Amino acid sequence: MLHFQPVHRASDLQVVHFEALARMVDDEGSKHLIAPAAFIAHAERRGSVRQIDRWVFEACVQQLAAAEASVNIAANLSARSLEDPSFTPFLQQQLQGHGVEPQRLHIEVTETSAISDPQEACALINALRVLGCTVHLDDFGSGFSSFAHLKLLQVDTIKIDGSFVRGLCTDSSSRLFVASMIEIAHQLGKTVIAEHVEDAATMDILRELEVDMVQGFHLSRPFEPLNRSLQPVAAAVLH
Ligand code: G
Ligand code: MN
Repeated sequence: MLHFQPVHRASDLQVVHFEALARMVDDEGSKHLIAPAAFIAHAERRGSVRQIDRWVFEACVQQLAAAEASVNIAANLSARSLEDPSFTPFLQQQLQGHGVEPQRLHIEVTETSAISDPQEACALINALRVLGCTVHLDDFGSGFSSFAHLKLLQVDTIKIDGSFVRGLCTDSSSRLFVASMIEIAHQLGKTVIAEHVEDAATMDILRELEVDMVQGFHLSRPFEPLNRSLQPVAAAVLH
């Protein structure tokens, strides 16, 4: 199933879009949900992760079709689909079939998955942008030579890895890294999201460093959509 977590504009905390987060339901009767970290690597080994990706993206397009036109959703694409040239035509067909503007769908690609085959990743990222989708570079800073990847991959947005954001208040090197990431991304004309914002003090530092968007437990937790339009739920989460 999908949960959705709001991503807010840093200046006024307005919801800009929602990130779709996959959860696996344990049908052995327990109410326990299994997080992607616990099943995606396994699905990759079993060769079923492309099917999961397609299910996630189809569900997101359906949510977009049912929601107001101002609602945008970001969904995560795994490394295996980044190597799949038929993913873009699949997505185009889904968007057209449901009458959804491609601009409302954002695609998150992690830095480490994009770098296992950079040429293929570049080709898919470019094809998705030609289609009209926005592409985010997720977990930015977690790989080696992140800035080199930023030069290579034509993404619209970087998402600073939560490990740097969680250390912002206590660790001066995290602050230095985050400041540099924001500065360079802005110089390159890219938007910056900070994930895993867990308290007000971190939020203050991020505002000072002029981050564009924020996501994390301090602002809103992932939620299960209660109705087919995400908009009223977002308002409820914010207040
Ligand atoms: O790094 P990535 O964006 O893939 O992490 C997504 C996961 O992190 C989601 O499963 C979500 O539940 C969780 N998450 C969302 N907000 C926060 C937060 O503020 N802190 C932490 N530790 N985890 C978060
Ligand atoms: Mn993500």
